[in-house]
Amino acid sequence: MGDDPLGRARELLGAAERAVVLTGAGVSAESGVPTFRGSGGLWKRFRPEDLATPEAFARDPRLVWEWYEWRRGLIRGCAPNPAHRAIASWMARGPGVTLVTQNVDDLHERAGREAGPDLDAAPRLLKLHGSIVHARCTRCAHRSRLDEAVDATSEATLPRCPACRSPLRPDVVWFGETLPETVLGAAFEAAARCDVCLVVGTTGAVYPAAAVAHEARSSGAPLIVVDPGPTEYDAVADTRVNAPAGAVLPLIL
Ligand code: BV8
Ligand code: ZN
Repeated sequence: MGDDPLGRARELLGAAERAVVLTGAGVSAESGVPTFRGSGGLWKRFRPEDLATPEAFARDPRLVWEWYEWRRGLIRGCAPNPAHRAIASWMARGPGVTLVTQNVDDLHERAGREAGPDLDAAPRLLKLHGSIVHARCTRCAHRSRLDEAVDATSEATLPRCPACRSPLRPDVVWFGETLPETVLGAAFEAAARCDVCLVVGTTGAVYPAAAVAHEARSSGAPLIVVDPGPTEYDAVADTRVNAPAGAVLPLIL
C-alpha cells in the first residue's frame, strides 16, 4: 500500500490505457442519497433485502411503489457531487474509461450531461441494477422514464402499462433477479481488458456486480479502493484511499 495512497492511485490511473470504475452507493453519499448499509442507510424503516424483491412486489405492490417513490423524490432533490463530476470529466477526456455502477440513481448520468458527451447515451456507462427513474411493464417490453409522480396511495392508482394495461414496476434489478445480460457481459468484458480498476463506495457484498472488480484483478489489473470504511476488496486492493469520494476523486482523476 505504501504511505502515499493518493500518489500511488494518481500514478496507476494516469498510466492506464483502459480503466474500469465500479461504483456503489458511497459515490452518491455526499449528494445526500443514503447508502444501504451505512448508519443513515436504512431506507425509512425498511431493509432493501425485504422490499427490493419480486416477492415483496407480488405481496404488496403498493408498499414497494411507495418505497421507490420516496427514494425517487429524495434523489430528485439531490445533485451530483464532486465525485460524480470528477468521474464524468475523466470519461469525457478520453475513450478508455468504462463506468460500471450498481446505483439506480441518475447522478452519474446528470454529471455526464454537465461534463460533455451524454454519458447515459454512451455505451461506457453500464448500469448493472437498472434505473429508479424508469418503469417497465410486468408483462410486455414497454419501458418508460418516470417523469411524473407515482400515486402509491392505493393499488387502484398504481401505474399501468400504456400498451397492455398490466401493472408497471420500477425498472431495477431485485434480489433474486438476474442482471441484464448484455450489460453484465459488457462489464465483465471491460474488466477483463482493463489496466486498472477503481472501486468507489461499495462494500462489494452484492453479487454478481461485486465480481466485476475481482474479474479485473484476475486479469492482472491493480485495484484501487476509495472508501472511508472497510470493504470486501481491502485484502486484494493494490491501494486503499480511506476518504470520502467527493473529497479525493477530484485529486486523483
Ligand atoms: C442474483 C437495485 C440470482 C434495487 C440492488 C449469498 C452469497 C452470495 C450471493 C447471494 C447470497 N444470497 C443471495 C445472493 C445473491 C444476491 C446477493 O448478492 N446478496 C447479497 C446480499 C449477499 N444477489 C442477487 O440476488 C442478484 N441476483 O444473484 O440472481 C440468479 C442467478 C441465476 C439465475 C436467476 C437468479 C441481484 C442483486 C441486485 C439487487 N439490487 N439494487 C434497489 O436499489 O432498490 S443491490 C443494491 O445493494 C445496490 O444496487 C448495491 O448493489 C447494493 C448496495 O451495496 P453498495 O452499493 O455497496 O452500498 P452499501 O451501502 O453496501 O455500501 C456503501 C459503501 O460506501 C460502504 O463501503 C461505505 O463505507 C461507502 N461510503 C459511504 N460514504 C462514502 C463511501 N464511499 C465513498 N465516499 C463516501 N462519501
Ligand atoms: Zn405492457
